[in-house]
Amino acid sequence: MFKNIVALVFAAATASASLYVRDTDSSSASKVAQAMAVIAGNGVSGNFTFVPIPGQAGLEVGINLSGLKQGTQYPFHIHVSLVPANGNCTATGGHLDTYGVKTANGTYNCDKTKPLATCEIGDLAGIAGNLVANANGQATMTFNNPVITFGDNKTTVLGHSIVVHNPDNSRLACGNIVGYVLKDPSSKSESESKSEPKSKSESDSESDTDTQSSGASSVAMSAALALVAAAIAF
Ligand SMILES: [Cu+2]
Repeated sequence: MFKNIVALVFAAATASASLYVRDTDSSSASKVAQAMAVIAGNGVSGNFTFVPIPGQAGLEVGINLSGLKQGTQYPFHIHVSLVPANGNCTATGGHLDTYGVKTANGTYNCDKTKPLATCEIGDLAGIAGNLVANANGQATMTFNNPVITFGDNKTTVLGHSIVVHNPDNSRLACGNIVGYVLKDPSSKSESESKSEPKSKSESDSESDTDTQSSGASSVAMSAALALVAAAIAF
């Protein structure tokens, strides 16, 4: 299931005017243009997206989940370790806290106006508030997190996972944060060798690629997310 979703996201991203490929080279983290975590567990599904904020530090976080209970508060964080192939959210370790804020301050009290000093890097809900689902069991949220990045060793979201918790802090659902890079049309053969096989129609669409357009990038990501949602609903 997870593999199918990833394949769909990949197909959607590459079929759109602006092409993204999954970043398979950890040394190219600074080139990552966006990231996504596909979330699964206990009937909950959806995704977290991470995109740069023009002219500002940090990343914009987008959340779209379904399968939740109406009115329940769900905390969510970046956890240190990746989710293993068996999907066990408990294996992801603790919250990402590269500055040791939790232990340094004795009593943990995340103040979103001083995120670096008072919040664990991974405490996304500490800055944004908990997720709350509507009557359909869906929760959506978009917020700017001023401290997370794609490139800095201490603040990067890459190589880590997302865990959504129940109100009692038990682990409900999780997924790995995967970086995507803009495909460089001038190095077609190289990037194709790193990526998954593509259908003929996707290859054909490359002639009208415009990687300069951020608008097109958003469209590509939206298309990818729509397909993910469709796949999950299906
Ligand atoms: Cu957590």
